[in-house]
Amino acid sequence: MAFTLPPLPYAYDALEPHIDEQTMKIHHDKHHQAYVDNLNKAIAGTDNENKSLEELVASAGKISPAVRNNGGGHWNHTFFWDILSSDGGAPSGSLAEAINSTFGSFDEFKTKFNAAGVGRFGSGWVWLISRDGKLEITSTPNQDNPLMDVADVKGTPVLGIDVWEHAYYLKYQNKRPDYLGAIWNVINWNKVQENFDKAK
Ligand code: MN3
Repeated sequence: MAFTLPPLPYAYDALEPHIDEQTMKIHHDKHHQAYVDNLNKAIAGTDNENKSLEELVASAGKISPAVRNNGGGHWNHTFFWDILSSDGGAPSGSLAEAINSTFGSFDEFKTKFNAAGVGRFGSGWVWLISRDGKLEITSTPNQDNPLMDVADVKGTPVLGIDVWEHAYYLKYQNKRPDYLGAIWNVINWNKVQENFDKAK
């Protein structure tokens, strides 16, 4: 069973001006497509062909680097597109309560999250995860994620932001903090709440 690239759930220019149309086109159609294609190549003719993406990710430490990197890339980007939206806004309800009680306030949460994203050396991801029923901020290198057996901090992703340069370089150049500052305008909090509810 070959994996396929899901279409972007909104127009390429939906996140303008915070994330530009060209970045979204290249990121989705070229980068994410390449993870899907290279994952399919890496599993072709092996036992991994019959496994789900979730199974592959969970056993990242026992599979080849090509499957780990491209399987992680496919999982992470599929997750990422879904938690972005032109609507933006702020968390509410039980998620807002959990963020406030864990981090002090929404602003303090954003400050800590962005610091973790800026602090990730090289390429990777910054995450809000649910771990044993509690919220935590963590980051992973390359295309790893907190569902992987190899993750330093394991948990269920609630929110995840791509901090690879390909996610922001056209508009923000080397200024990763500016990209992370702007990303809060385009978070789909309904979807993040859904992820939070499912993780519990
Ligand atoms: Mn990416």
